[in-house]
Amino acid sequence: MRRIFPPVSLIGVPTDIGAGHLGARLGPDALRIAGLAQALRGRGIEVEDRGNLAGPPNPVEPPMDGYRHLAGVVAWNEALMQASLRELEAGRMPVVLGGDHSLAIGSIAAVAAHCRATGRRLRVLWLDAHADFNTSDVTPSGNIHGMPVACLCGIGPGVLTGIGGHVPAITPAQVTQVGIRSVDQDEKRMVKEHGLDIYDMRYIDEVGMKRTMEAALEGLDDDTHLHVSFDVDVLDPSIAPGTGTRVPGGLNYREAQLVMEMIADSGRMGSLDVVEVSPALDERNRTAELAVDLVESLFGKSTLMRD
Ligand code: EXY
Ligand code: MN
Ligand code: MN
Ligand code: MN
Repeated sequence: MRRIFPPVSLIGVPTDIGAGHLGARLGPDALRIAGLAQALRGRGIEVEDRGNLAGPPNPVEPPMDGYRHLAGVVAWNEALMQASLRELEAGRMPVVLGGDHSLAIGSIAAVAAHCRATGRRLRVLWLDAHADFNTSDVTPSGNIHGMPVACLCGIGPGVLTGIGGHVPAITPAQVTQVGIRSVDQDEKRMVKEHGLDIYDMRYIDEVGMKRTMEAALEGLDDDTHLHVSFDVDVLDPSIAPGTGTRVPGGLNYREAQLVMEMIADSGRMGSLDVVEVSPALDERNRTAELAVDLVESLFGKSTLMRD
């Protein structure tokens, strides 16, 4: 069954200011070069590319008080929150092209504000090798791309937790994580304390992806807005080498396709981040090309007779 999707707005966020490695700033153009807009248009979706947001350069400084580049991360996220909210209010679907994963703070804060204003329920599906639930007290790196889920749940500095105007933007009960396989020692304690719903790689190995995704998508109804935050490091590095924090043992090609196909079948996706593509670490843009292939599946492309 072919679904009707709302018009899509691509928003580029060319920064790696929240990461420990340089390179995710080039992600938006790598995704464009891999043909993201054309692929979606080919599926009959109206697409506007809003170009790239502007923000401060990465000063490459050491962490201060547990955060690296806090002011810069705030500036990028404030810009993205406004840009994304504008698209949602116009009835368009923001597709955010990262950039490092700290940008999910602004992206999801906008979606949370929009859902509050329109009375919709929000669920966040976080596809990642990492739980991204660190705080300044426990972070091993100070890199804020390891903290966005905690910040969105109200745990973090007020300049980040308050970006959408409501603290917390979301609660841990609204978040489901899939593909996780690298969680720092104190971060493990945090995710347990806050009851995050995590389907890690061991769970996927034991139970299989179909049942994992059935559980992850359970309870979505007609009033639910599903935000998908797709960190490409959820994929196994053998198929997606172009990212800064590679962790072995990730999703293979078919597992990743099934994740996207089942999200598409839910019919509930209302917004999307594609983050952590780092072209300088890649092989001939294959990670961006794979990300585009998977995004097509998110928008309903299926392998056989189903579309
Ligand atoms: N947990 C590690 C840290 O906080 O430094 C690594 C975080 C990597 C975050 C990547 C984007 O998902
Ligand atoms: Mn709306
Ligand atoms: Mn991440
Ligand atoms: Mn990650």
